[in-house]
Amino acid sequence: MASSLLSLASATPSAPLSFHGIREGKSNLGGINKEKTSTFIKAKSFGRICMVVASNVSRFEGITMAPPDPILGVSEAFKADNHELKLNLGVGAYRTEELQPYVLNVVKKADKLLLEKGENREYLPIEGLAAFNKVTAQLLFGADKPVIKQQRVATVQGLSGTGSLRLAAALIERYFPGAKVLISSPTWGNHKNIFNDAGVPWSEYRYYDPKTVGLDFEGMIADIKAAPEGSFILLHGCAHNPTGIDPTPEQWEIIADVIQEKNHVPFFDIAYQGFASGSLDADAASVRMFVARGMEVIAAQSYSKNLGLYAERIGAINVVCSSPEAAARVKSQLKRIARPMYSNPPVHGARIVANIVGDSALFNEWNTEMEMMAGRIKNVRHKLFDSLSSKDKSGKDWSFVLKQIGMFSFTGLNKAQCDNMTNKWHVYMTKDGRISLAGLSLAKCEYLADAIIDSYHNVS
Ligand code: KET
Repeated sequence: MASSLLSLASATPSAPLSFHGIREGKSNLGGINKEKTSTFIKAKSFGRICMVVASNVSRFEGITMAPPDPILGVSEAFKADNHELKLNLGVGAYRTEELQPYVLNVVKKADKLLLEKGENREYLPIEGLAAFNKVTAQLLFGADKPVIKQQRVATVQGLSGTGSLRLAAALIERYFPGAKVLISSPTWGNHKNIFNDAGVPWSEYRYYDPKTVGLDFEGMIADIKAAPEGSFILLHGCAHNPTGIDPTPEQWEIIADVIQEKNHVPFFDIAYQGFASGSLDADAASVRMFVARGMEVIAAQSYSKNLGLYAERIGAINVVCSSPEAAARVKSQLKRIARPMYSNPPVHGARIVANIVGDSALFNEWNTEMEMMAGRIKNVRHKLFDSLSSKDKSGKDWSFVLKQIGMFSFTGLNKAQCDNMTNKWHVYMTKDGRISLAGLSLAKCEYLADAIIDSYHNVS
């Protein structure tokens, strides 16, 4: 336990205890020098009274070491490895064929324009940059859609996808106390942390079927049906992380039917718009279908992947309401939640997005670059499948690699097999068996196939 001591030590202005003496434990202050750890004491003189406050440094001794983050911790481990063949397939971050980080040309152009304009660095309003909020909602829901024209969306700029999800979680905690969020099993590792930290109860619905290496659609529907009425159903808008398995358009319709029947609220996490298919519109189809049904929807967006703005922390939370008045009220409450959390969001990424989407030449260029990035990942997917199929003589069906979409492939490797991938082959990946194909080059596919085949067949 930390100790503190207030001593009215002297009636004279000059402090009787030298700071040095106290640190050495030479003072006679009620046994604090008996503490095992050294004791740090601050002496302050307030006129004639000398006040001595002692605080024990062991105050933080009881704090245990947190485990490394299951995703971002992989990059730290990768950096510490000096092996020449090492490969980082942990975090979902796009790399070039040379495995270098990629800044989109269109982002460089927007950056240059912003520099030329020399805009100020004043605080943004709590809800973020108005021009950004306008275009981000249009990109997601469709600029010509009634929901936009009727101003039924409350949009607030967030600290990328994560921060936007966190705002929505806080809104749920505050306005729907006790309501549950249902998340897919498995899901992106941070979802559980976000709801835990916001104090929102959650449970899982079935999603991945290891037997078929596909969607457990019946299980998913049964679990959504069984959830208490009015639950929030967290859905990945496209390119499900970590499985890379999305429902078909017909399955999405059935999911929407069940959610509607049960008065649940669909809560989309859409962090890969444009990255799954290369088309912003196609990847937003699931969200738009729910909105077209007249449903109230929550949707958290991220520009980390599709614009490569990872470190700019730019995204948004959108709440589709049934009236513009409700949207205005929801927005006011989101601002109220944001203000004590981080006050207002950063401006740079918001300006980049607003400038790119607001300029048709830049917007077209972005789409071309996004297609290129999505295309590179698809090429790598095919090469990996070909390498696995030609090298592995066991007859195992590796076609799931081709069926999955987005940045990731869910290999089905268990934890021991993942450990083998890292310890023996220097392939860094998350322990759930996910590999980021965005971090893989065509040149490394054969090596990766060797590592996967060895881990799959020789480690149980
Ligand atoms: N949702 C999903 C599904 C997601 O995969 C990520 C990031 C995010 C939200 C948040 O991204 P942000 O940068 O806050 O906009 N996923 C990758 C990075 C991470 O874990 O933070 C990943 O899965 O590797």
